[in-house]
Amino acid sequence: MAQSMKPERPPPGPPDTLIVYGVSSDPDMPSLSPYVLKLEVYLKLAKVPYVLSERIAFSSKGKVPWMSYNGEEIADSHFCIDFVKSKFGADLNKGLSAEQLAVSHAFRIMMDEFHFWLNVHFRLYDPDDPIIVRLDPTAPGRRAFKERYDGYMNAQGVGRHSEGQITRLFVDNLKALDALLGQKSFLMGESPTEVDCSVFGFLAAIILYPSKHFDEVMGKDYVLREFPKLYEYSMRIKELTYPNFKM
Ligand SMILES: N[C@@H](CCC(=O)N[C@@H](CS)C(=O)NCC(=O)O)C(=O)O
Repeated sequence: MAQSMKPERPPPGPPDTLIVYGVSSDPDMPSLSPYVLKLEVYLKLAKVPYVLSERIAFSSKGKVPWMSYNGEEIADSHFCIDFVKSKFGADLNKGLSAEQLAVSHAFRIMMDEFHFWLNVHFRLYDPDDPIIVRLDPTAPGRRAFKERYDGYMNAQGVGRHSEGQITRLFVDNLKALDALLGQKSFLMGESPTEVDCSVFGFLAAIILYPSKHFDEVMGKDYVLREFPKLYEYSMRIKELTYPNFKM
């Protein structure tokens, strides 16, 4: 994650092999990055084989995830998913109505483009949080990363809210997800679709890897206590995609 870890461009992989670049190389461990997790969950649910690179490398856009396939580089989780849909016909949204597609689109954007920033508040509050230390063991790297994200959060606007306001917005998003889920197994029905991949990326961040600060503010096992249906839903996706991961 830290700039100090930015290596040179990795060499192209073997032919016809989809290589995913993320923030770790353990295929049995859900990624600490919500966007990498979103992409890997999509690939796993759509049964598209891929190799998780052992190299930490950022895309031409300076971010993870990204993928390479036969020398082509595809950056950003959304465009990666577009690529696997068109290249391998792996479309988890097949069969959804126009209205379901519109709702999925809105909820995906809510998570990817808004909830992310609320999540960053809790994730990077303490740059020495054990989860952040796992991502970057060097203290100066972690400080620089937090400073950069503080700047992004200020520009985005979430960084100008009080913690109480951020918490309120965070909980409102979870309430909306809970209401959309209702009694269904997945957000759009009885099978997982694309929006579930984004949502799981962010719920995993607070169920599997809550920061110390998140637990202090919200209390331990927050999702399990306050949103049991969202918790069970997350466990359903975890079992389908990371059955070997022990919490
Ligand atoms: N829109 C991008 C967002 C990716 C993103 O923000 N990734 C973060 C990790 S969670 C990152 O690479 N940050 C590095 C940085 O900003 O320096 C996507 O969907 O892939």
